[in-house]
Amino acid sequence: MGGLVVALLGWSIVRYRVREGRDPATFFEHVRLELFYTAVPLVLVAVLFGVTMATQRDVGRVASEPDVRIEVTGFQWGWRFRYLTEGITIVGTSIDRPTMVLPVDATARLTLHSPDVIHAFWVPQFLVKRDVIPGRVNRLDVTPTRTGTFGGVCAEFCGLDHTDMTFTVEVVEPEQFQAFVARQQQQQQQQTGQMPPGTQGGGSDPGGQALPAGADRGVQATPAGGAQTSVVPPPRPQLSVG
Ligand SMILES: [Cu+2]
Repeated sequence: MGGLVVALLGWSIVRYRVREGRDPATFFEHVRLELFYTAVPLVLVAVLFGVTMATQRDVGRVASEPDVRIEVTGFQWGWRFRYLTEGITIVGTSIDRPTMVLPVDATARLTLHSPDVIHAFWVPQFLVKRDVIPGRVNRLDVTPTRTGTFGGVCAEFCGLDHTDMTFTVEVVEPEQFQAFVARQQQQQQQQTGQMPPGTQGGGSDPGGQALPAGADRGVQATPAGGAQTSVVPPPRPQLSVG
């Protein structure tokens, strides 16, 4: 492209150079040409704008009744996944990475919270990245369509251990998801001696509460049924620009 421009430049410099006995062209204005090079970029921008708006609306659309509601908290440096209806919490840090388990073909509503600085929730296979901003709750619906293990990262530089702020997403069959929930409910009841499952963390939880003490001890989720064999290493974290 650069070569073409330089070639055209050279051609017009040589072709229209000053020569003896020839007056320069005296016309000014070329209405049709000006209309043309005004209209073409306008149309291009308008079309791109329309396509972008339509796509963004699709990507950002949230379901009226998601199947799973998870409050995602990104903090320095780790993630907490609170399953609001199921009343279970998975916490992991840069040392003990957490795993989010999702049922396949179900819509999960993720609400994104940060108690400290800006992070970004990114699972490349979800094809969407969303900032996690203190004082603001971003929402994201994901509907995984195939089972598997996927790596996730914090995609916004957030301090010392940013690069280790990774997590895993396990997409499993619905029965495996139920087994995972039951196991976690049992474990977490034993650990904390709390109320029975179902009576804590209702769907109307406002979220944004402080991290529990000892959050860095965490609870590591494991996939149900041990059916997951492929483990995809989380991709290297990347910084988002701007
Ligand atoms: Cu971060």
